[in-house]
Amino acid sequence: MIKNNWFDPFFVQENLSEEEKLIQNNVRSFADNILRPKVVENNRNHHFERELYKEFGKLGILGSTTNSHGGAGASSTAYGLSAYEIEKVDSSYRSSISVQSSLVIHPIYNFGSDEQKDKYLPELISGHKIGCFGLTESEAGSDPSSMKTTYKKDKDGYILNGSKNWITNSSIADIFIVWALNENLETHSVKGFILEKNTKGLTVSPINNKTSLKISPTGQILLENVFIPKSNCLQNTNGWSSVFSCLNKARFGISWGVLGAATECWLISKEYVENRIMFKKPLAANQLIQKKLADMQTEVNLGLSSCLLTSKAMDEGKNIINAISILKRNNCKKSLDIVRDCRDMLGANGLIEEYHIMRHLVNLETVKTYEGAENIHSLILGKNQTGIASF
Ligand code: TGC
Ligand code: FAD
Repeated sequence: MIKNNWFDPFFVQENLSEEEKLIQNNVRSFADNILRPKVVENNRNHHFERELYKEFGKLGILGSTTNSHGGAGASSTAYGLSAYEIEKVDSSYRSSISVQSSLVIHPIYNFGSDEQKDKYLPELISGHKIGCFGLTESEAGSDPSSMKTTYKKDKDGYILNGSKNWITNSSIADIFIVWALNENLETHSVKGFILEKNTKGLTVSPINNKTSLKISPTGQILLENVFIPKSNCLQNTNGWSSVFSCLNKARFGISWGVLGAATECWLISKEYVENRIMFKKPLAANQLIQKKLADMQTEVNLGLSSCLLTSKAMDEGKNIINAISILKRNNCKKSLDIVRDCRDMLGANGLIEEYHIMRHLVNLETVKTYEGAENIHSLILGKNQTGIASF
C-alpha cells in the first residue's frame, strides 16, 4: 500500500543527509524539552534566559555553518532546519540564533582579522558571549543608508557618534557589531566596528513595551564619542555589499523559520478541528475547514521545498539574492495567512495563551517587518526584474 505522505508530499525528508536529519531531530527534541515547557510564561513576563545561549552553543546551532573556532561546519540546509524547529516554539528563540549566527559570527568570520576571529568567535559560537547587530536607526529603517551614525579617524582608531534603535539583544549583549558612515560626506563609506560592553560612551536602554516577540530582548544603543581602537574595525568589509551579505544569511534563516511557526499552528488547528464537535459532527468534516487545511499544507510544503533548493544553491556558491527576497517575502506573508486562519478555526479558544496561536500571530508581524519589510522585498525583486529602483 502507498504510504499517505500528506505531511511531506514533496519528500523533503528523503532529500536530507543523515547528518541533517540528526541535527533536525536533536534540535526538535531540545525545542520540545527545554524551550516549549516555559514559553507561555516567558512570553507573559517578557523573559529571556541568557543562559540559554550556552545551551544553543552545546547544541551546535550558533554559527553552525562556520568551519573553524568550534563551528560545526554544517550545511545551510541544517541551519535552515534548526531555524524551522526552533521557530515552531517561538520566533524570539529563532531570532536569538539568527542574530548571533548571521549578524555577529558571520561578519567577524568573513570580514574580521585573524586576531578578531581568535578573540571573539570561540565564545560567540559556544554561547558564552552574546552579540547584537546595530544597523537600524529611528530615522533609518528600510533605508539604512540614510543613517546618522558616523565614524571619524582618530590617532590610533576611530570615534563613533550616533544611535541605533530596535536592536535585538542590545540590552544583554557583550559584543556589538555597529555600522557607521564616514563623517566626511564626500566619502560617506560604511564601515563595521566591534564594540565591547562597558566601552566608554556606549549606553543601552531596553524597549520594554513591545507587544510582539516579547521573549526576545530589544533595545536602543547610544554612542557618544566612543573611541574604537583600529584593531576593532572590521578590516575586510567592502561597503554595503558586506552589510547585505549578513542580511542575506539572516533572511535565509527566517525563510525556513517562519514555516516552523506556520507548521506548528497548522498541526494544532488540525487536531483541534478533528476533535471539536459542532453541529453534531467534527469541524474537520466541513468542506470550508478542509479547504483551509489544504491551503496550509500547500503553502508550508511549497515553502519548504523552495527553501531546500535555495539551501543547496547557497552551498554551491550560486547567486541566491532573488531567491532570498522571494522566500523572505512570501514565506512570512503565507505564514501570517496560515496562522490567522488557525486562530479563526479555534474560535474563542484561539485567543487562549496555551494554544500558542495568538503568540505566533503577533510574532510574525515582527518577522514580516524586520530584515527587509514585505514591501521592501517587493521593491528589491521589482528592481532586479526591471533594472529600475523605485524605493
Ligand atoms: P543598493 O544600491 O541596492 O546596493 C548597494 C550595494 O550593495 C549590493 N547589494 C547586495 N550585496 C549582497 N547581497 C544583497 N542582497 C545585496 N543587495 C545589494 C549592491 O550590489 C551594491 O553594491 P556596489 O558594490 O555596487 O556598491 O543599495 P540601496 O541602498 O539602494 O538598498 C536599498 C534596499 C532597500 C534594498 C536596502 O537598503 C534594504 O535591504 N533595506 C532593508 C533594511 C533591512 O533589511 N534592515 C535589516 C536590519 S537587521 C534586522 O532587522 C535584524 S532582525 C533580527 C533577526 O534577524 O532576528
Ligand atoms: P519603515 O522603514 O519606516 O517602514 C514602514 C513601512 O513603510 C513598512 O511597511 C515598509 O515596508 C514601508 N516602506 C518603507 N519604504 C517604502 C517604499 N519606498 N515603498 C513602499 N513601502 C515602503 N534592526 C537592526 O539593525 N538590528 C536588529 O537586531 C533588529 N532587530 C529588530 C527586532 C525587532 C523586534 C524589530 C521590530 C525590528 C528590529 N530591527 C533591527 C529593525 C528592523 O530591521 C526595521 O524595523 C525594519 O528594517 C523596518 O524599518 P522601520 O521599522 O523603520 O520601518
